[in-house]
Amino acid sequence: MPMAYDDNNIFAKILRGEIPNDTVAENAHALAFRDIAPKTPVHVLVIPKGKYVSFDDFAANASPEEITDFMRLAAEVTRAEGVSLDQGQGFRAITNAGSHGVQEVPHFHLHIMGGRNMGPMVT
Ligand code: IU
Repeated sequence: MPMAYDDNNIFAKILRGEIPNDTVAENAHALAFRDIAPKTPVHVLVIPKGKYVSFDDFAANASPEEITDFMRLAAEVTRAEGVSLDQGQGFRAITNAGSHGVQEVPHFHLHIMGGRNMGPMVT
């Protein structure tokens, strides 16, 4: 069962063009844009264009085409930002889900973060 999706979340408004964004890359099923409050020199969010609340919702319910486009766009971002392993020094890709994950925006997004050593994983 798909999870209940809130059409008023901020990323839904970005996808509808109601709020501007700093786009890094885009394809048929996914959009990548700069985080409005970057925590690292590279901080880009990759989101599906479909209505998915979180990683588990997307992974369970998105079509193969949506999943492929999402993953390929994430890879494109690492190259565009110069952090991919074939050209840079790497990155961290994380997603927060639900209350324990401290997810703020209820539209699935992957944080691509890098440009400096990220340090150990924190709890
Ligand atoms: P989280 O994984 O849901 O906790 O992260 C939400 C991110 O969305 C966070 O890093 C915010 O800075 C970012 N963000 C944004 O890029 N643009 C916005 O208008 C809002 C949040 I609100």
